[in-house]
Amino acid sequence: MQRWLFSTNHKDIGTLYFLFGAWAGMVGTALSLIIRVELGQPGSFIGDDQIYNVVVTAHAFVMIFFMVMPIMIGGFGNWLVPLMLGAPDMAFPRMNNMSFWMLPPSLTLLLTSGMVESGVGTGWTVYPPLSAGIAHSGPSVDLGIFSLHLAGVSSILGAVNFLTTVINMRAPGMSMDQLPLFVWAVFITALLLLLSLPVLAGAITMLLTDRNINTSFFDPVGGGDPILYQHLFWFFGHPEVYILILPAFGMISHIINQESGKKEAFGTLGMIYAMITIGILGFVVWAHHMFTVGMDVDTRAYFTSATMIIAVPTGIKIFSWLGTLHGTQFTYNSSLLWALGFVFLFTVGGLTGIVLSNSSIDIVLHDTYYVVAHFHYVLSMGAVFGIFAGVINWFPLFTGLTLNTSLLKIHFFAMFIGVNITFFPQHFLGLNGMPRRYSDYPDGFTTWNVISSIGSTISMVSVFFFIMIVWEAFSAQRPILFAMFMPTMIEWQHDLPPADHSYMEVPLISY
Ligand code: HAS
Ligand code: CU
Repeated sequence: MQRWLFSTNHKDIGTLYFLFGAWAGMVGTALSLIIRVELGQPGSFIGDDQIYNVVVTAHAFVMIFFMVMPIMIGGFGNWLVPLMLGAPDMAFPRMNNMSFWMLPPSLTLLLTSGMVESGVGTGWTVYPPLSAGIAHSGPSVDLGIFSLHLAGVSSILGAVNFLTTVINMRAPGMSMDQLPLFVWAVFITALLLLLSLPVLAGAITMLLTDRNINTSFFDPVGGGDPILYQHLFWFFGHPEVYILILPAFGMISHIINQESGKKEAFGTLGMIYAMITIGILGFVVWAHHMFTVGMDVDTRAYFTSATMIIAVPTGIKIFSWLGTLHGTQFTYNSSLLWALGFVFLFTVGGLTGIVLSNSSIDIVLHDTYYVVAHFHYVLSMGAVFGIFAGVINWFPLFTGLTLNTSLLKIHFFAMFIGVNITFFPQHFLGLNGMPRRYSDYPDGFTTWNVISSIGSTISMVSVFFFIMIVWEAFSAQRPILFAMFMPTMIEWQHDLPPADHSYMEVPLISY
């Protein structure tokens, strides 16, 4: 046990990240259900708006920093990148273990911040003056800042490790344009982490000193400016959203390529350039999160146009995935179902992003549920669908066992219905003006909120169902090779006619 916890092996560390991410995912899901219970009917359930805001804030932090990032970069990145490079391990194996072990204390600090004084009720953006001493006195926000510091150090060290591994440890003769798309995705993600996280660290450290040692970076009384915080935060925050989705892009590319049966994905080089372009453009569009601060018209025009241009490389990716599948005879196994679900729903979320990038429209929609619907389509149905696709596709590689394919399909459809019922109505709520981060609403918003809460219950049941599917796989212990022949052997032993075994098909993994 101790050897495993302090292992320097990339697969062991990947597994640690998976277990941590799964646990955090359950915490984050529980928090989201508290939100949906509060909003399941008009009036107050919790009875305290600060606590409601603390739950919303913790939900976002837990999902972003302790679920999606650890699973995608820590879990899949550690497991797959060295294998796909033909490398024996990551470049800095002991630092790799240290990156992981900064996360449990970081999560502990975050959860502790909710248990002392009145908690962090600022939203994940932690804008001053709400996050300053005037509205959040006491240690909660300071603990939240320390939590982010620690998670940030963990990610920066991880990023250095991935960059070094990809640059120095490729198999002999493997040039950069021969790198598998998932490796490219993680490589670009690591670059974005390395360039954006120090800016967040600077912003929250300035906030920390504003709060504790009387600096006034963000306080007009001392000549500071709260808008400066927003610029610094979003200079990190927008690249961060591509950090959350790029590894999923990589996994979806592999799965779609594998299921198409084609030797190479359509437009592989174009996919690489598209991801690089998304990474670069991601750094020059940040102020689309701040159109309402009172920007001049030229600045608004620039940030609107720059943001819209990201639809081009993203469209290249969407159409290349479709091009890869075009003309092939695929079977709808669960890996492909999740990948197709990803392509469709991520596109829906991307298109509402383009709507929001119009500054004049965003003046109306900013801080409404329309934004909440947008980012849950790209996250709960983009990033999370990518994670499910990856877990299901590579489960045999990670464990040597097979999942029950029929149950997986039931799970996919239950989850697909659940998340769409939860988040599609939020577009309507937003267009009707319902603001985000409020614990209550006028009666006119009741119907869509009730439907949304019902959807979240369906998703919760689906997640329980998936946990049961994983438990079933471990308890049944169907070894991967044996499983393929088992039905045939049983028929042979019992003299039965051969049946359709396609449901037992195991994806072929090739590197
Ligand atoms: Fe976003 C807010 C715009 C992608 C996540 N986004 C958020 C927030 C999060 C988030 C978490 O401009 C809230 C943050 C907060 O707490 O306040 N987003 C975009 C745009 C894209 C985009 C243009 N977002 C993402 C991804 C995320 C993510 C990926 C995480 C995984 N987002 C915004 C804006 C806001 C925003 C505003 C601020 C709103 C506010 O007021 O606060 C693009 O990257 C999406 C590109 C993808 C597509 C789909 C596929 C492309 C095809 C090509 C053809 C399409 C064309 C477009 C040519 C576009 C198929 C035609 C247009 C039509 C409408 C038909
Ligand atoms: Cu953005």
